[in-house]
Amino acid sequence: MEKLGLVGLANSGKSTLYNALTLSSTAVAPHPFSTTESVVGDAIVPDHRLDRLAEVHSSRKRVYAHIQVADVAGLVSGSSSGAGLGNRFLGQIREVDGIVYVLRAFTDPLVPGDDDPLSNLETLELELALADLASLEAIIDRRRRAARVDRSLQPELEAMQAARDQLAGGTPIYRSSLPAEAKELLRNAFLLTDKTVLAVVNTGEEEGVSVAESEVAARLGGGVVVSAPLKLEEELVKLPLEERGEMMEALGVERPALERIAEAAYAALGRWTFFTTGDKESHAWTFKSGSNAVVCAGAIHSDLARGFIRAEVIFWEDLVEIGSWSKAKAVGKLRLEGKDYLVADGDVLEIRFNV
Ligand SMILES: Nc1nc2c(ncn2[C@@H]2O[C@H](COP(=O)(O)OP(=O)(O)O)[C@@H](O)[C@H]2O)c(=O)[nH]1
Ligand SMILES: [Mg+2]
Repeated sequence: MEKLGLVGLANSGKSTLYNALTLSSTAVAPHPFSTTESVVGDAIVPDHRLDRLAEVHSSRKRVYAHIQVADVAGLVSGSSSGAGLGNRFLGQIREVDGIVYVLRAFTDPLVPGDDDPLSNLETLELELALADLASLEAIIDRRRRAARVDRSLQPELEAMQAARDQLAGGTPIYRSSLPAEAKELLRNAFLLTDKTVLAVVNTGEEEGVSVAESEVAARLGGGVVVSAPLKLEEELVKLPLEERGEMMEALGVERPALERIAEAAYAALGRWTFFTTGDKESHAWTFKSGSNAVVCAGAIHSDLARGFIRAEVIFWEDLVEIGSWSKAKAVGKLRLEGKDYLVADGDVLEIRFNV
């Protein structure tokens, strides 16, 4: 399962977002360092495609995809050199697949902290870049000695030196100008700023979509940015499901932040979703983009991959339009696909198998 780490300054709304994502009851405290260890939870990924499929088939159960979220302990300026919780939070970030920068844009005189999202981002990037610089210096030292003996290590050493120069200038690897080959050679260094990043701008209740969004996106080097009033989102998910839709409409929230964040994270991490559906259940399954039908069958159960015969496939929107799986079958709209079929994001599958 994919794991996202929420990274931000104190009081930017990390725990609020974590709660909104996981519906957990983790205490949200208004001062820094209240979260001393990262809290990890499971978040359901809302998916309107799954909802439509479940409605069409009156499925008794809906199984959404999940994503893991870590509420990483707060970062302060100087964390990379040991201030605040110092290196502890760096270890927590090292374990995640993707970093979600939580940037504060809401103003609240009762909640101390920097409320300029761009300056939030600059501080965070600098701390992570400095942390990477320190770990890379140590690796380069060892590699330099090894490369004297083994000349084949020279390209890796050079890539690391180029990366070090970028980091020393405060540039994170994800928006550095390093060529793809150099980035490939950096993999073994497990750098923090070599991870997938996206950003959530916590807009607060009053403002509309903030101009900060495009500036943040530019600064991230084209990364995905989602704006959301996180406290409101948290209050929304606490409502019973029946009331939520009404409330969202009243507040002008079109789609919950989590759906947009998960969508962005999945896209950035190269994860797609396929579905299985019927009256028993409608189920969302995530898979690595570019996987074939056998690999996807194996995500459901290893027997389905082992005894794979063929897949019946239809795109979710086509199925919803036709009205049901049986109708789609009757009118010949289900495609028969073999093992090598590359499954598309949004495909609905039924696997024929024999074991
Ligand atoms: N007014 C307002 N307050 C918020 C918003 N998001 C979070 N807060 C408040 O800011 C404080 C810090 O939030 P928290 O999620 O604990 O921040 P963290 O330190 O990043 O985990 C809490 O009192 C939250 O209720 C928001 O969008 N608007
Ligand atoms: Mg917190």
